Amino acid sequence: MNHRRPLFITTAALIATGTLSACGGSGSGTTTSSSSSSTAASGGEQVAVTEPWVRATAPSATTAAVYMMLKSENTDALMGASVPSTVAASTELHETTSTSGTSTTSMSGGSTTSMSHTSTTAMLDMKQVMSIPLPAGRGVQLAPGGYHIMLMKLAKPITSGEQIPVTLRFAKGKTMTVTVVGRSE
Ligand SMILES: [Cu+2]
Repeated sequence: MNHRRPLFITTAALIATGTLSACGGSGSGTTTSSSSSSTAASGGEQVAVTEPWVRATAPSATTAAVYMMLKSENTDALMGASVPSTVAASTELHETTSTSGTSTTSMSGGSTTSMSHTSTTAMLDMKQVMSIPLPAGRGVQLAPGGYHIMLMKLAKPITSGEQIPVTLRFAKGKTMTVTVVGRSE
């Protein structure tokens, strides 16, 4: 005898995405496990590049930031990049660091007037880095607020949808060229 009754299954498979915080590592990249949609390097290289893009720029801009996800099978490092001179004169590897500091400016006038102005601002500082380390098997994100490739002295503004060949140079001497797409966001 079979009693057929509807069976309700409540699927509560909520995947809690934990944030791995790498303590003590200054400027370590965000780890993302995403192995799909990668651009394989030519010549059997072992660095995967995912979703390379460059921020579209205002007409007056002289620099532009290039972002992507890099994942190397072996320990490696991004040492530099280059673009055609019709795009930009040079490139630099940059890291954006935010220092949220409180700055207090006190002004004491000659008389009895005294003014104090306190402002809390998240200050974004970009500094040039000589290389971006790529730990074996770990994705390193070049993203807003972190590492990026800075195009210096733009020959012309970067437009949305524009495609730019960017040649990446790695520590072990290999190079690979990826197509970076302009995005306005
Ligand atoms: Cu920069």
